[in-house]
Amino acid sequence: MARITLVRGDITQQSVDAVVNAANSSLLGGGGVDGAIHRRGGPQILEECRALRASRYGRGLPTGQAVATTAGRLPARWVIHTVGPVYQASAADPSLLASCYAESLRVADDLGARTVAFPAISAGAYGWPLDGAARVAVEAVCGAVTAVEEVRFVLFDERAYEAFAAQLG
Ligand code: AR6
Repeated sequence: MARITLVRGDITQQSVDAVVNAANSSLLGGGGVDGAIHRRGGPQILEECRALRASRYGRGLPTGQAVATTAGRLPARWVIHTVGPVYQASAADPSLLASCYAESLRVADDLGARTVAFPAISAGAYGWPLDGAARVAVEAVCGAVTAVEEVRFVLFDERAYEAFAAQLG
């Protein structure tokens, strides 16, 4: 099982093998983590995303799945793009959110990545309440069978950091 570490900070500044992007199905960019990754990583990432849309993912990357590209100018080797579910209070099914973590780790294993940084997927624009998002994230990573040695949750603000710290007890 991977060792879990928590960092408060900006995911684009992490020196790890792979950084996970909280993307959307288009793979063509957005705000939040996605915007920061494309801004700092440079145009090579978008170029590979466009190529993915022109080949394997003509209809976009489905929610809960993950796919890798170069990390461009980021201090990482790869970006693993995954699409979290949009939160709906009346139908909050955590399985697709858990799948984002499991599938990202599966892609990391395929790449041979040993250190992987995750943001709090779906906990920003996609509206997932932080405590639930943190619980699903930690449970999914703890339950994954993976050769990844370190999973680093990178939390942008104190509230998110505390929510993840509470899950780790
Ligand atoms: N480093 C680490 N965490 C960050 C950073 C950063 N640089 N920037 C924001 N966060 P979000 P989502 C935190 O909205 O909810 C995009 O437009 C943020 O405070 O990035 O999965 C995509 O294109 C929050 O806790 O991702 C999609 O359309 C967490 O990262 C949509 O947003 C996730 O917030 C995806 O929404």
